[in-house]
Amino acid sequence: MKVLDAAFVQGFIRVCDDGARMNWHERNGGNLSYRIKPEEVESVKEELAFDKPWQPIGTSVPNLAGEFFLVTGTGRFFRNVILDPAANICIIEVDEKGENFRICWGLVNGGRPTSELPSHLMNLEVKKLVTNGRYRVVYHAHPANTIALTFVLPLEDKVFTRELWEAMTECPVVFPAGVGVVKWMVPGGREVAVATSELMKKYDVAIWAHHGIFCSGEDFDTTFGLMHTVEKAADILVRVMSMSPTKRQTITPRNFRDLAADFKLTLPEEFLYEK
Ligand code: 2HA
Ligand code: ZN
Repeated sequence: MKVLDAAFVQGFIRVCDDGARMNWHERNGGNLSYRIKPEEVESVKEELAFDKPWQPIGTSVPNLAGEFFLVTGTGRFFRNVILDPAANICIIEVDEKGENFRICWGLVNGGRPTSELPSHLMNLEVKKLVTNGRYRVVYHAHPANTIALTFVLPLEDKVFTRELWEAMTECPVVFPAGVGVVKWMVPGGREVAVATSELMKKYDVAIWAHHGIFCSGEDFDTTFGLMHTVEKAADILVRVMSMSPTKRQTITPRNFRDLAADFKLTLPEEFLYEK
């Protein structure tokens, strides 16, 4: 099969296009990665080339050794992915040590995988381990309302989780583990990758202060839906805070406990504190 005919590639392209239309990807902002299933790699093998040089990842991901990933290219614009996927995204293979990668398909006009490759691979590795291989997608975007909140809320997991949960009833159902927050850090490097992947052991969402969101999920729909839900809640919260310095009424800890019982959710008590 041709790479571009594969369902996982079409799903990846759709996320890029939907994200661009959501206004989450100004210029070259954001990046996306997918840990390809062995049978999917097999299905497109006719188009994969193994003659490109190995290059350092910049970190070590031994639990991803020998796996293949579909990732966006650095400097590439999400809005262009649908127009010319082969020029803007690539398939990479990780070596047997989990320290180097090589490009096997795509980026036909040259280039490298996303500048956030260390964060993507470290997050994919953590998620592979903690979900028994279920999670395959890591998505990074720059949604305005969530970024705006990082200027006014304390950069604490327990504050962001509780405020986002209160903003919309579906939130604790969609992200029952809560969200983590990373203080401002230089993007693109190993340090921010380590901090983010540490949070990904516990959460599916990591908010980067004054920068954006990393989130992870099992497939493209749930991962895009998670980004969408967090940003929608942030949008509501920004509107509420713009209208009034205080909330007249809200969803209470008691309400959350009732919801958890009915929806059979485990909502960590650390987020159900009295204010
Ligand atoms: O421009 O979003 O974090 C790509 C990025 C870097
Ligand atoms: Zn970014």
